Amino acid sequence: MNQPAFDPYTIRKDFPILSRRINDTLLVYLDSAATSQKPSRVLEAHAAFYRTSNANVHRAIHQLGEEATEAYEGSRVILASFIGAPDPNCCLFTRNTTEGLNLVANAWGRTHLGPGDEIVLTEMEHHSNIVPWQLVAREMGAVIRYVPITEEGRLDLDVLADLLGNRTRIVGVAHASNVLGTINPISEIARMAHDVGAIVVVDGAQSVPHMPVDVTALGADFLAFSSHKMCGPTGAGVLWGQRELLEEMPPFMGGGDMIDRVTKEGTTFAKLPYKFEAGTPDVAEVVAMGVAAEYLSDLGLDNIHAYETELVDYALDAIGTLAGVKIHGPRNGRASLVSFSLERVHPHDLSEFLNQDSIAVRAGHHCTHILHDVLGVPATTRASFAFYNTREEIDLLIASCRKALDFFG
Ligand code: C6P
Repeated sequence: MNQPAFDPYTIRKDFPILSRRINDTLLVYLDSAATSQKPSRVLEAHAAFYRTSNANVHRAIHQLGEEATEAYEGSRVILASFIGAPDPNCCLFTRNTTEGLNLVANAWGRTHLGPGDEIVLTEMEHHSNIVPWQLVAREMGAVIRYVPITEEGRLDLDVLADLLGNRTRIVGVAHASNVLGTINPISEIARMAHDVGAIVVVDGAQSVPHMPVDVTALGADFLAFSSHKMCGPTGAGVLWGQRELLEEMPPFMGGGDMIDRVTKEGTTFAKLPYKFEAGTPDVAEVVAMGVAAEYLSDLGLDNIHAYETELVDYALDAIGTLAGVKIHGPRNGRASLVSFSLERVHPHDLSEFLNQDSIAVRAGHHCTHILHDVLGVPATTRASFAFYNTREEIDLLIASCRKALDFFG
């Protein structure tokens, strides 16, 4: 018999935490959209950096300094290739998606927005692609418009077409929603935005870890994502941007390593990417993020996406059998997560109940107040999957949900 192309049971052995028992029961981790678990290869790379090569980057010419710089810059090359970016110097290291989006809002927004200019966001954005824009809009007198979602949980592109006009300067959109799971048609949106002369910033937090993402094919101007959602450590992320835009943007933060020359009169800035990387970066985290990207590439993002799509289909069918359930988001073309509401059980009660069975899901608004207002619920329960999850774990989730339904009657 042929070996299956993608075997989650073998892959699980790469993740030490997945053999953890809680309440004497094997952990069922269904919260990878919040943060993914880390394979040994990443954990070891992180520790090895501190054990053998720890030094600051771009500063010292001693052996360790050179090794640290080489590993840090090597990671930039890996990450650029991971997202199909032709120029590694257009990949800026940040702390996370949030910092990347704040960088664009501040460095680009403060120099390109004026009174009456329009920023188009969507009702399904995470707060990190809303709040930075609200802060900048208030200061610059710009106006924010929101693309509504359809009944099915997709962006209403007809309304987007109506919203776009000669005052639109930027469109901010999630590639994949962290609540609805919807995968948005970025290249189409980018074409529409470019037609009116606007630029496009994409929140890739929930897409980059789960499917092949190629910035050239996307056709957007900025893409932000986080290491910790893609099997890497916390404290690292990437903002990719078009060179012309990054070149003309002022720095976001000032400090060491981002300067060319500092005098009493003022400062000239370093070239890309250093202009945007003030201060000592999270070197070990960046290095380990590169290893995480290699790990995912070795598994194959196509394989990951295909397997997770199968898993989410299975989960949608299974969750759909629960009494009084409402699943939020479209049936097809979605990322590997399912948010749902049970008529008779509050999401927080449900997640506490599941926790007793050692099942980790997330309950709450998932940093999407606007979306939850639109859905008409204050909170939802979300099970989110990665390639290390299995159908058996979904069966355990369903069995525990049924017990909760009996318990809360
Ligand atoms: N969503 C979730 O449980 P950071 O925290 O900067 O790494 O990622 C922010 C972020 C941005 N966009 C989307 C679509 C996201 O899902 C997240 C993080 C987590 O859904 C924590 S709220």
